Formats: sequence, structure tokens, C-alpha cells
Amino acid sequence: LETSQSQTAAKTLSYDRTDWQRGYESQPNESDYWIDDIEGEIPADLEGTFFRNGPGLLDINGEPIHHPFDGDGMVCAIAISDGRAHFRNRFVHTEGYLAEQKAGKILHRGVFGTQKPGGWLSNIFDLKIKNIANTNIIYWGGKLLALWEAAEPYRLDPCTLETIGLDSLDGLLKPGEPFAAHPRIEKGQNGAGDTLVNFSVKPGLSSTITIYEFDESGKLLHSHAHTIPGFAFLHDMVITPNYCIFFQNPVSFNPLPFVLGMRSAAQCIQFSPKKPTQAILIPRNGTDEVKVLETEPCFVFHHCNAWEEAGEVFVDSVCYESFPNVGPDGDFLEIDFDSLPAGELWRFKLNLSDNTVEHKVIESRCCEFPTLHPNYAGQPYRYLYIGAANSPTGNAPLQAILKVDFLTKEQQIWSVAPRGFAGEPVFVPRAVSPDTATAEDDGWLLMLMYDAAKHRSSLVILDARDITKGPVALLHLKHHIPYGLHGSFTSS
Ligand code: 3ON
Ligand code: FE
Repeated sequence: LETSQSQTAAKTLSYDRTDWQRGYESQPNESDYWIDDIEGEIPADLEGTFFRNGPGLLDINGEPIHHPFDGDGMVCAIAISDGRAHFRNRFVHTEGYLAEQKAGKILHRGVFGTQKPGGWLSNIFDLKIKNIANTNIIYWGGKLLALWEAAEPYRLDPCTLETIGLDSLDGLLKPGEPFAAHPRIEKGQNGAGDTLVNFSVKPGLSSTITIYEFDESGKLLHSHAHTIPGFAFLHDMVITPNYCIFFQNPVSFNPLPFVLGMRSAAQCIQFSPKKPTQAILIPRNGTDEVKVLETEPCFVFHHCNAWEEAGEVFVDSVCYESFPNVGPDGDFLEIDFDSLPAGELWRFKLNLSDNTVEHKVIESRCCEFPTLHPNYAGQPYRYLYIGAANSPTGNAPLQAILKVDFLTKEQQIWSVAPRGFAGEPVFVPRAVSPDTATAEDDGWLLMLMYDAAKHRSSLVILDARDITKGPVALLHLKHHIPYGLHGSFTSS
């Protein structure tokens, strides 16, 4: 009886755990070559460089780190021109990376659970954090910047990916000051240049959010700081023409186990399911009053987009039921996907006249890493692209790309299951002359995927108009790249 019960209970998974785990092997090698193993054809009018950041090392000289978010930043650059593609990857030579590689052992505590060897006694009172520059990579104002939200960016050479050093953004950031890993770009209207909007958070008993806006040359247009009550963990933000919008997750922070060397900082974050989630709207003019609206408790890392419509603000986000942390003792490679909440796509409607919030679940399939056509950031939009699980229910690794059409409610899905694993898709609009009208989905989706069958990664190029056709080109690398975080595309 027991066997038959467990057999009925056993779900058929779309992936094999050992396959998934191998995508988290370190990639210590740095390479530099023309990609010659290509299926299909690189679109002739796709020109530019796809940059992507993420943890390159999941161990330091054989000693595993506790969580991938603690892994040293490694940047990949795939430069595409005239139908050819060149691959390069380099580690960000942060102070911590260089010191640990030289010592051959873990010298720093990580935010997500990595501890120095020797138990709590070796970690007690060590409150230094290692800037690992692993979360995002942007090319802005002539600088290539590797971002990590708890410290200053590292600047890299965009051609060689060599590390130039910590970058204070022309003296804007004092040593050690944070700069978030989730800037948003507002497209300039009527020939005006684009604006980059980013933020920084200094958490504490009360937390300070600073907003920064930069013009295309990287010059600071303005900045303004706001103090909000309580500890804030704000990974991402969305913008509209008038607001920067944050979701203050209902969490509390008890730093004692961190100070005593027993847990890392993120392991001291406690989800409080009885507290509401707060939507914080900071006016971009820096002078109008900050608005705070309350909604259902949930946890958000990433927002998709936001826009304003007649006194209401809409926000699309990837929502978790609670904070999906791994416990202090667990090995992330052995995580029980079923016991962790899955990210779902939610749409929030914030009513600014009566301060109420309504929300609905747009898509309950497990998903992460949303993207859209860059011209629609902060504006009403029709199409969203997002990494997704192969199965419509349950928490699972990303193995597919989902395209959602908000107008027709149609969905397209392209899956690489059972042996492939997906990363963040990046939308690249088809380059056209400025006066040519194009559809919102006229462009490509670029994504690094891991293929466990060959233990290698490939750059996938999908035609965003119809992703079900499968890739227009698959550029196979000679090796694997560990699952990563965020990237960007620059045509300059
Ligand atoms: O004590 C505070 C708490 C805290 C957590 C202060 C603090 C600023 C030091 C801090 C630090 C936060 C940091 C450094 C956050 C870094 C986050 C990071 C590197 C990545 C987050 C990724 C999020 C998601 C949702 C990734 C999804 C990945 C997959 C679906 C797998 O492929
Ligand atoms: Fe992120």
C-alpha cells in the first residue's frame, strides 16, 4: 500500500536534480574566442554586445560557499556583429576575489550564509562585507559597471572585461556607499536622451532610500534621499513618469545572530506574515510627498513594469508568499523545491485618491526574471517575457521562456526541458530608423541557457514575435556558465 501511495504521490518532474545541480558548478576559467558552433543564423540586423553577470564561483578552492548569491561576480560578454559572435568571460577582480584566490580559502562572510571556516568563533564580530559585484552589468555614460546592491560598482573595460576598479560615479558615492543593482532606463521622448534611474538603500532601524537620475553621458541630473521607518530589504524598483516605486516587504531584522557569528545578515531576515506589504511611491521630482499604501503580505524581489493611468498606478511584480530563504544549515543544492514558495506574476492597482490597493494573479506558473521592450518601461505595455518553470504548477527551476500578451490574454511558451535550464531573457528591439513604426514585440530575446546533456551553455536568440518557433540561432559555448543573475544589451 505504501509503495502504491508514494507512487501516486510521486510527480513526474520535468528535470533531473543532478542535471540542475551541475549548472551550479564553478567556472574558474576565463576564455576569449569566436563562437564557431552555431545552429541557425544570427540575424543580420542584430548588432551589439550582450553582457551578463552572475556568480562564477560556487566554491573557494574546493570549499563550497553557502548560497549562489554569495558567489564572486563573473561577467560574460557576447559581441555580435555582421552575423558573427565573440565570447569573453572575466571575473570581476574585486578586493575580496583577489585576496581569497591568493589565500586559497574563504576569508569573508557572505550576506547569504557563507561563513569563514572555523564556526561562529571565527566569525563573531566580523561585520565586514565582501563586495562581490555579481548582480547586474550595465553600460552607461561610457562606463561598464558591475553592480551589487550593498556597495559601490566596479568598473570594467568594455572590450577586455578587465577590472578598472571601484567606481564612485565621479565622486557621488563615498567609499563603501551602496548603489543598487536594479537601475531602470526611461526612454527620452521626442528626441530627448534616455535617463537612468537608480537608487541605494542604507538599512537600519529606519532606512534611507536615495534616488539618483543620470543623463546619457552619465552626469547626475538630481538625487534625493528619504527616510522610511523600519528595516528595508529593497532589491528592485520600478519607475513611472512621476514615481519611483518600491515594495517594502514585511520583514524584520534581528542582527544578533549575525553579530555573534552564527548566521549571515540575510539569514537574520524574518518574514512577518501578519504585517502588510507597503508600496512606497517616491515622487521623482524629489519634493512632493512620499505616498505609502498597504497591501497583502508577500515578498517581491523583482518588478516587471509600472505605469500611471488616471489617478491609478499599476505595478506588475513577481510575488512570493513569503521570503524564500535557505535555512542556516541547509545546502542549497539539496533544496526541496516543494517546500519553498514559487514566484507568481501579480498585478497591483494602486489607487492614489483613496490609498487602496487591489491585486490579481496574472500567472501562477512559477516564474522569475521579467523583461519587456525598453521603450515601454514606465508606460502601459502589451507584452511581458519571463523565465518560467516547465510545469504550470509547483515550484521548480526555470526551464522555459513565457511570453504574455496582456491584450489578447494569449501566452506563448518555449521550453528547454528536460535537460535545459533557462536564465534571464533580455529583449533587444529590432534596430530601425526612428520614423518607422514597429510592433512592441518586434525584436529578439537573448538568454544564456545551460544544457546538462552537454554540460555547456548556449546563447539562445529567439524571435520575440513568435517564441514557439524555437531559436533563430543557438550559439554554443565551449563550456558551461553557472546560472546567472542579470544582464543587458548595448548596441553602442
Ligand atoms: O543586512 C542587510 C540585509 C541584506 C540582505 C543589509 C544588506 C544590504 C547587506 C543586505 C544585502 C543584500 C544583498 C547583497 C542582496 C543581493 C542579492 C542578489 C545577489 C541576488 C538576488 C537575486 C534574486 C532572485 C529572485 C534570483 C533568482 C534566481 C533564480 C530563479 C535562479 O536561476
Ligand atoms: Fe535582481
